[in-house]
Amino acid sequence: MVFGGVERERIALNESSVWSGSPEDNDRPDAHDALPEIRRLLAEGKNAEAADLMMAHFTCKGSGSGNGNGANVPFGCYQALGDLTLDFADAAGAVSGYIRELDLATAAASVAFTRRGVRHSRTVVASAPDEVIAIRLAADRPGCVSFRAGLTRSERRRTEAAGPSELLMTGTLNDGRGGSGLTYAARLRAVAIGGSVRTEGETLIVEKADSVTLLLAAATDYQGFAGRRTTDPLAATREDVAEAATKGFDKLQRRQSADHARWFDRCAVHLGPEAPAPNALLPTDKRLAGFARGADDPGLAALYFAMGRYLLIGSSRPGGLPANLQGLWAEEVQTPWNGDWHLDINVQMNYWPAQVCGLAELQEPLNKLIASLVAPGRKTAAAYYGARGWVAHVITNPWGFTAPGEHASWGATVSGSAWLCQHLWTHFAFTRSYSFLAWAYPILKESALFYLDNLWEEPKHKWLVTGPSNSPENGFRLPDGRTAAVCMGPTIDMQLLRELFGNTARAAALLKVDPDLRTELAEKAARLAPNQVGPDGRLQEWLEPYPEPEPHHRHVSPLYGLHPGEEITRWATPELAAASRKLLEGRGDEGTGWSLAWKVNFWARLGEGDRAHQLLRMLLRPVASTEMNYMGGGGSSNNLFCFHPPFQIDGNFGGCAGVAEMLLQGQGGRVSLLPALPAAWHTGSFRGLRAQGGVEVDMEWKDGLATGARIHARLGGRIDLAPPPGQVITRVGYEGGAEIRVGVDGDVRSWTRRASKTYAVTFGTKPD
Ligand code: FUC
Repeated sequence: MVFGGVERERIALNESSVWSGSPEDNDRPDAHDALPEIRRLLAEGKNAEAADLMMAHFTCKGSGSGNGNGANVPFGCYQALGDLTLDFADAAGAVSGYIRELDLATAAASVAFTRRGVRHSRTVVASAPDEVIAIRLAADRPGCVSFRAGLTRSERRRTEAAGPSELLMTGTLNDGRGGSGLTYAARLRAVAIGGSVRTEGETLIVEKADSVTLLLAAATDYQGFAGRRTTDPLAATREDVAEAATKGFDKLQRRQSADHARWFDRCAVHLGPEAPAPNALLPTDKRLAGFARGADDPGLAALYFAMGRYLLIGSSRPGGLPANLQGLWAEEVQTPWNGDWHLDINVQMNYWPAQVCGLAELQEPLNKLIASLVAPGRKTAAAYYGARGWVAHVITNPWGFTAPGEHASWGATVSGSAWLCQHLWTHFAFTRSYSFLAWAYPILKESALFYLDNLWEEPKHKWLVTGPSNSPENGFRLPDGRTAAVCMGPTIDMQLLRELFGNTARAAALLKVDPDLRTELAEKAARLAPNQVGPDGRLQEWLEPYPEPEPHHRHVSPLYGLHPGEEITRWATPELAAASRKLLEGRGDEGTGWSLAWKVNFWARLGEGDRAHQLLRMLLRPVASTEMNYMGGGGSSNNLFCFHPPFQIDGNFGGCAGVAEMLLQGQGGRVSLLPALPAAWHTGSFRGLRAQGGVEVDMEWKDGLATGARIHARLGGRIDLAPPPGQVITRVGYEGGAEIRVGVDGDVRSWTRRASKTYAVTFGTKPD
C-alpha cells in the first residue's frame, strides 16, 4: 500500500503467509457425549439451556480465535509484514502538481509532484512472476534523488545491513505459546544510476542519484497447504532480489504488467463515461462524495468492478494463500478478526467474482484451503458429532482450525464446510473440468457424509435438520422472553445441504461412482426442512417464526438460496422470491460493508436494478467513521477499500460480483441478459462475463435497451437464454452466419450450443 507522502513515503508491506500461531488440537474429545442432551433440549424448545450446555462442552478446546484478537494465542493472526519507509533529504519547498494514482489495467501505483522546479516520480509494482516489489524513483534533473530507506515493523524484527546496498529485516512470530512460530525475511536492495548508495546501521542511504530502483523480496518458512513455499526465507529473498537485479526496472515492469493483463483483460464493463464530465481527473475522494450526494456517475460502478478484479488478481494467486479478510492489504500486527478466513460468508464472498469474471484459476488458493481442512475436519467431525466425513464451522486459519468457535452464539454454525463446498462445485460448473471434479469429488463426498450422519429428525414435522447450529451470528427470542442463537435446522443450513447433496450426487453421476450414495443423498435431501414462509410473509430464518431482537441484522442468511445459492429464482419459485423480497425489505438497506454488497446481489437476483443500484450507492459512500461497527455504517475509503468498518475486503469483492450480477445472471439453469439494469446505466457494454458451462457473453445496450449480444460457447451444451425485461429475442444465429432454430418457452430461447462457436443474438421490444 503506497501512501504517497512527499517528505516521507510509507509503503506498507504484506506477504500472504505472515501468520502467527501454530497447529493446535482444538477438539474436545468428549464433546459428542453432550450431543444427545443438547439435541433433546433443542427438541423441547429449551435453546437457552442447550446453549449453556454447549458453552461447557461443545465449544473449541483452548482459546479459539482469542475473541478475534488471536495474535498471541495458537489460532494466530494474519499480520502485516512491516513498512518500507523512505525519508527524502532536502524535502522542504512548496509542492505543486501532486498526483497519486493506481492504474488498474497495469497495476502500477505512482506518485509524482514538482518541488523547486524538479518533477519527482515514483512507480511501484508488485510482480508475481518475479516475486518482488519493484520501485523506481526518478527526477527530471540529474542528481536529485536522495533518501534514507528503512525496513520496520512494530514488533519482532531485526533490521541490518546485508552488504553495501541491501537491508535485511528478519523475525520470528509468536507461535501462540510464547515460543517460536514462523520466521520471515524481507530484503531490500537499491540499484542507483548516478550518485551513491551505502548502508549505515539499519538505514540504506541513497545520495544524489539520477534514478534508483528499489527491489524488495519477502518470504516466510510457512509449510502449509499452499504449495510453493520455502524453508529458507533468507535464501529465497536473496535469490529473488539477485535475479530481479539482473532484469532491471523496465523489464520487471513489462513482465509484471503483461502478467497482470493476462488476468485483467479477460473481461470489461463500460457503463457510460469513464469519469464524470467535465473533469476527467476528478480524484476518487471527490467522486465518492459526489456519488453519495446523488451525482450521476455510472463510470464509478465500472471502476469499482475493475477494482474488485484488480484486488482478486493481486491477492489470490495459485501457490499463495487465499484472500483473507483484508485480502493481503493489512497494516497492523493484530488485524481485525485476525485477518482470518471466516466461513459464514466472508471468504466465500471474496471469491464471488472469480468465475463470472473469467478468473477461475485464481480460485485455486481457496480450493487448496478447502482440501487442507479435510484431515483436521475429520477429527472434529468424530469428536463432536461421532460422524464420518469432515466439518468446519465458522473460522479457520492456515493451521487447520475446524472446531466450533469459542462462543456458542456464533461458533456453532455447522454449515461452514457445506458453504465452502459450493465453491468446488461452482468451479466445476463454470469450467466443466473433469480432472478438477475428480480431484474435488472426495472432498464433496466426505462433506456430504458428515451431514448425512449429522442430520436428525426434529419432533414436530419429522424433518431432517442440523443441530446444534446457528443461523450465522443472528439470534431470536424464545417464548419465555430469553434470547438464544443456538438452534436446529436454520434455513441456510437446509438450503446449503440441499445444494451440497444435489451437487455431490450430480458429481457422483458424472464420475459414474457411488450409486447407493446418490440414492441416499436424494432421499435425505427430500426430507430436509423446507423453506418456510412465515405468518408475515417473510422467508423464515429458523424452523419457527421467532421474534427477532435484531430485525436489521447484517447477515441475511436465509436468502442464501436466492444468492449465491440457486434454489430461489424469480421464475421457478416466485412465491419464495416474493418472501425473500419481503425479508429483505424488513432487514432494511443499512448494513456493514459486506452486508450492503450482499444486498446488491439479492436485489439483482430479484430483477430490481434500481434497488441494487441504490445499495451500490451506499456501498460507495465515504465512511463516516472507521470504528468497528456491527450495526451498519459500511462504505468506502478514498482508495475504494470497502469498510465494514473497519477495512474488510469482502465488500469489494461482493460489490464487484454485484455489478456483474446486474448485467448477467446464470443461476438456476438460465442465462439472463441485463436482468437488473438500473436506469442510471442506460447505455453501456460488457465483454467476457461468464456463466456456467463455459458460456461467455459480450453485449451492448443503448437508452436502456439491448442492441446486441454475442454468446461465445467455450463448451457445448444446452442454453436457455432470457432477454432483458421488456425485450424479446428476435434472432439467434451463428455470428456473421445463418439463423439457428431455437426452442421457445415464453421469452426464453433454447438451443444446443456447439463448442467454440459464437452466436449473435438480436433483440426487439416486447409488444404491450
Ligand atoms: C462475521 C461478521 C462480521 C465480520 C466478521 C469478520 O463475524 O458477522 O460482521 O464481518 O465476520
